[in-house]
Amino acid sequence: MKKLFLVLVLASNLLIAQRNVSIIPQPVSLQINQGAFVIDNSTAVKFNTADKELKLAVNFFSAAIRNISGKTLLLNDVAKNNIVFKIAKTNGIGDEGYTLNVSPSSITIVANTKAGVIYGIQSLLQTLPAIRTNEVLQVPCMSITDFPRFKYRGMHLDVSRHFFSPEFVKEYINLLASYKMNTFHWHLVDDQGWRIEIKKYPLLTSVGAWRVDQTDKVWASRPQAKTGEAATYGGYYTQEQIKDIIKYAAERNVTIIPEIEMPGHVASAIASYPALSCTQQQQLPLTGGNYSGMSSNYCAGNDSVFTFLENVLTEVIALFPSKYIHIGGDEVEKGPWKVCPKCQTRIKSSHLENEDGLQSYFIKRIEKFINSKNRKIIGWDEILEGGLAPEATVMSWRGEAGGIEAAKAHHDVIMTPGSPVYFDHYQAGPEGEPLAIGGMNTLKKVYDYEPIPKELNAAEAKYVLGAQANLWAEYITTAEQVEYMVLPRMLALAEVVWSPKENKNWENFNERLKNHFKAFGQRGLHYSLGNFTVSIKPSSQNGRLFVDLSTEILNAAIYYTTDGTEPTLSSNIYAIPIEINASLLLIASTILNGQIMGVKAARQNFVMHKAIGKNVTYTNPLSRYYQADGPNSLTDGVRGTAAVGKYWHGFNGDDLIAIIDMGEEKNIQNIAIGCLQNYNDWIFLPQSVKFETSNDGNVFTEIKTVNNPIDINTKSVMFDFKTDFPILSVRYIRVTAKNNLCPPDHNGAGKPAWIFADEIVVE
Ligand code: TNX
Repeated sequence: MKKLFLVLVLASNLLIAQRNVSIIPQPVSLQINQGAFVIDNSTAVKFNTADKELKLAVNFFSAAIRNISGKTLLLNDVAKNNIVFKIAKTNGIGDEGYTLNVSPSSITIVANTKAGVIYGIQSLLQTLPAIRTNEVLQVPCMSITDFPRFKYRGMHLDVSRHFFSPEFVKEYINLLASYKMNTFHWHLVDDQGWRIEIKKYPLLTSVGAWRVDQTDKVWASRPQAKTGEAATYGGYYTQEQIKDIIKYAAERNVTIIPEIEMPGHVASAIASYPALSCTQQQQLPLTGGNYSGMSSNYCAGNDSVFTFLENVLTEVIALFPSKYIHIGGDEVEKGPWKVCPKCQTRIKSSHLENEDGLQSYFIKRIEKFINSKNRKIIGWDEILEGGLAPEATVMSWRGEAGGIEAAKAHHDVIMTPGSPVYFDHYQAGPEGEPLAIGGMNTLKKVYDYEPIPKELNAAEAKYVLGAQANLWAEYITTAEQVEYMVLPRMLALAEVVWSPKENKNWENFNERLKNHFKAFGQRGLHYSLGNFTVSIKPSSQNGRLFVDLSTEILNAAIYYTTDGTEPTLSSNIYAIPIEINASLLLIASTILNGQIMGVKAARQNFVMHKAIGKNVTYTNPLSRYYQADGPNSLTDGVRGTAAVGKYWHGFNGDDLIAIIDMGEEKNIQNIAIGCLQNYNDWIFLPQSVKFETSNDGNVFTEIKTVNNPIDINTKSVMFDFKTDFPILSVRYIRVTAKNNLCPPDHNGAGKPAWIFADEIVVE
């Protein structure tokens, strides 16, 4: 009897252990033992109180315990159960590593630095309840040795496109700290808002931080402000608030890197001080993504611009202790420099090759100033164009190519490629998800990310300091939405940058994630269950169209319907790819343990026509960024929507020339191609579309050329170019859509536009 009781106690202790130890990121080594340490009224913290830094860390821990239990831990008392914090030379765990040992009578955290102690505390806190509770506080006995794989573990937040309060910024920092992310990249300056108080230039915030409120309108379609309209949307951080936030972050071992964007993306600074631009014309602060007629670059030929920036940077450097200052450098629209006499004079007098050289001159000149203050610059990968500044660290965002190039040139690199670490992109859906900028970065895609590209050898790989996720805020208007876009993807990234590669395990991560979802719920944090949304992927095989359904959830089944009803437990169970041979609406849900999971079922409409599933070949290459479902996207029965990039095939500058092989001669009597125009994204309807047919694939006969009937200045439209004809028997169809140039008055006036097409419908 006694034995059985003991077994039960042990089993239940083990259960506690399994339930509680779901640490993310997964530690380097973790051994769970039997028994638990109970935090109660006789528990004391023990540490060297003369160490001020350590004291801050312990205070952080004691405050957390007070929050969840109301208990005040005793201090260095001769208690029967102690929690000991020690900074002591420990080999093999580096600057941020720690050991954490829990036995029934003591908890001990040892590290080389305060940072390590903090991470030991974070792991410990993850084994305790997330909110105020009357539960007994039990920490399972265990032994952990842990340290990070990468030294740079970053999260970014764009506070320019939408403003987030100082309180929320702290919440965000706290959230990243609990997952051992150590860098907060604060994007303080961009076209749509200047967010940092600069004492010497008060207009930057009194003018540049405020705009006409159009939060109710989608970013890309916001009209520009008119003179006299009240600028009521915005905000900025005072230097006092910034100091407070820096201190808050430091207590959690988070370094803040401020980004003072230049030389482009600064329409807000120009609205405040028009003399900073090439045209020197007055302009109102931007309301969103409409840049027509606006300057957004500093003049690179004007020395007073550099004086201005040095003064700004002097204040920034005095505030932020970070070794790095981010100077932006991305997406400089160099057109205005081409027609600016001062910029052209600079190109000549400084013997620069062209405008790329001018950008490089700009960054190098600023780097010199920043280096003279003992700081280093980080810039987006465009700073490679025209020659990299000597000491610069590169943030690779347009894929990994910039990062690879920089590492090979022995420059430090931070990987932050759009796919998969842009957290402003969709994580599921898009059906059922809040409107996002486009793209699709699912939880699993983030989890599977490997920051060291295979193109780098071991020596070059050392230049990759780590990785970062970016949260651009064009489409993110509230704090709740920030949480939603970041949770749970940040947890996947945390494991990528902290845990040893060989310890990563997707299934086990999903298991651990359950406890974190529960904690988010308890803490009132918004998070996405998008991971549960079924992915619907068309694929063609031998001229027939099939749909593959998949879920990232372990042991889950997929149930689906094709009659427009919501899936239930008695719907079809997905087993093999479903053939599409009629127009239908497919709806699918993930089922786990007899329960429908997620917020909303995935759904996709398919339109049936004669070219469905047929092979398409292109004469000009498709942009690698807009591949939709792959080469046969134009015959997959999926029509696009204006807001979502993922349905469209994109061509930049080239004509779209597509040949469909119908497999055999078929009777047809009309052909149409669906195209998109999104003015602000440089996507225009083609000038014309030519339809041709052939029976041998060599000699084509034109049926008709349809000219674009829509006004080129239309902001957003989807249009089908179409032709009807008497029945023809044909095997091949060729569709040629002629690309446009961006119209006069457009930001890219005279430059090649994009063509976006979703489907060639043949009847
Ligand atoms: C590109 S990433 C930008 C940002 C946008 C973002 C939207 C980068 C350096 N520049 O200005 O907000 O795309 O995803």
